[in-house]
Amino acid sequence: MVTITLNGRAVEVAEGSTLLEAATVAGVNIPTLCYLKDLNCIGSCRVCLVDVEGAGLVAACNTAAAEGMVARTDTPQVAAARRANLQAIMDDHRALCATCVRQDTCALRDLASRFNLQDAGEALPAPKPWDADFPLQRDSSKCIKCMRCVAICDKVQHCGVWDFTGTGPSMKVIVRDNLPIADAGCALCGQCITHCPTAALTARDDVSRIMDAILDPTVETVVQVAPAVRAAWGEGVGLSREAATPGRLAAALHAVGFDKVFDTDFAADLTIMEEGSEFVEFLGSDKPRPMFTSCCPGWVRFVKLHYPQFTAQLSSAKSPHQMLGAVVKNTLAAEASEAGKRLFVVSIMPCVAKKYECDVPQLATEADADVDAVLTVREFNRLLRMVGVNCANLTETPFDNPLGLSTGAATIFGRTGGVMEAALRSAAFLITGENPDFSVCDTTDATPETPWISRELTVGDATVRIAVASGLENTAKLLDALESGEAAFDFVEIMACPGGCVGGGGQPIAFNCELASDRAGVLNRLDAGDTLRYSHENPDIAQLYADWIGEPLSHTAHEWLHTDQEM
Ligand code: HC1
Ligand code: SF4
Repeated sequence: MVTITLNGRAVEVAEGSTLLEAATVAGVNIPTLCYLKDLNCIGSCRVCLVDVEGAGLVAACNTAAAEGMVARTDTPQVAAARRANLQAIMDDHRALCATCVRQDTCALRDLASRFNLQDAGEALPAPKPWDADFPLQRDSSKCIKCMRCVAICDKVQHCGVWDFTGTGPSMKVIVRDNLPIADAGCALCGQCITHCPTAALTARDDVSRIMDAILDPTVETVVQVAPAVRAAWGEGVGLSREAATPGRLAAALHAVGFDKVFDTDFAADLTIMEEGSEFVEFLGSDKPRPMFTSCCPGWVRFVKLHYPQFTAQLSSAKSPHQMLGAVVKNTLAAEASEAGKRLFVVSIMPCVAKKYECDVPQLATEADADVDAVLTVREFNRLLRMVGVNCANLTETPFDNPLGLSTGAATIFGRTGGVMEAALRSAAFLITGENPDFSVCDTTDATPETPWISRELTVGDATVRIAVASGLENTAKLLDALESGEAAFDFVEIMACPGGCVGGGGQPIAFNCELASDRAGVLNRLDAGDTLRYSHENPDIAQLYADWIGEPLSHTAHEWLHTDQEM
């Protein structure tokens, strides 16, 4: 341990701690823009300056706390130096705050206000051209060169999309090798967006398309919400976790004008029936191990771009929201058409890659594209604010039927390990005819911190080796271990975003705060409190099979619910 004096008080911290970490221990706030714990401690924004006796002004994020050091964060000189550095950043930032999608969550705007800055670089030149159709958007004129995107994409997500050229004031962040973004190996996880302090990186905005559909009298709008949305949507509209219930979410979706409000959770139960049955068949086959889950489009894009040798081992099941879209388009179109309308399916997702997934041509049936448009939770929050929905005053309503009832197994899809746990609950039933104990399948120890978790389970006469990973750097480590033979599994769940969809790149942004585990807690509580906790016990799923699909893996199931992942 070392002891320093910070603002006149003795603070004891572990050896190797930075001054920023020492300040956190002492409860002293030091502003930061570029800092990301353990990932980006480069002192480039110079907003975290502190005054160290004998050394002068130093960046707190990359200066070690040494025994006997005396430092101050609270002098007018420190404030003036931080302010001057912020002004230099602001002068080079095209500050179009009035129309900026990050106006409420911009770390630069927040500090500009705190440090009483009154001039900004509105008159700077427009940004470099960008592919307007790509789900990840970049405005180079708002980039403050903090390098957070470079660190996250490289060290956490293994994609290395971002790079930089030049030094000092002429330094610029660029797409690696100046490639067009569509060719740069981006998995579309959106993690660079949620870790960007400004609006230099955003998701493509599709709100106007959705408003047009809602206002068109010849269109019947059908909306669905992903499992992880119910854990986070309230953050963007000022609702506590207790107030932001699934019932209030369904009411909010009706309030913005959607005609039918369904739940992706219903289709997560359907996915378990299909993928669970596929896995039981797979266990009895001599196909190469493991089978991988396929519901996360960031992971599917990543494996196709970076580890194509594993593509054939993806489950053929479409992701739940695509399945729900296919069921809607194939079962409700005739009724809509009799009323002179066509169906338009919108998915509200915690994810940026779903915007790409819904446009993949093979994710469609003869009826139509499964899903017409995807909104992130941030866009949904903007839609709620635009329509003026008073979310706190909404009366809770159930999702519409018949595609609105779901089980706790479906709800935990939204956190790392949840798809595996839900699949095991039902695969065990399919093999033994009995429901397993929940503790047998428990995966709540899967976290973004561990590269992967694994188990060996006995199901009937079979031994099943499973693994779960989230975050693409963790995923790369697992794939490398599988390739070298260092690890061997039968069934593997991968989620591209750290912590799973609860930490998704389309979730509300909270600067310097990782909320995935808090949100996972919400999903775990909803699962524990649900009267239905096994996908195969969802009565509306049984009815859907009886009325339309026959049985899992039937011809219709293949037509509607599966795809050829190698296309
Ligand atoms: Fe996910 Fe999924 S869980 S991919 O993480 O399989 O986005 O929530 O909707 O489709 O159900 C995301 C979440 C989501 C699908 C489901
Ligand atoms: Fe990298 Fe993900 Fe951002 Fe793409 S979306 S550039 S993979 S962090």
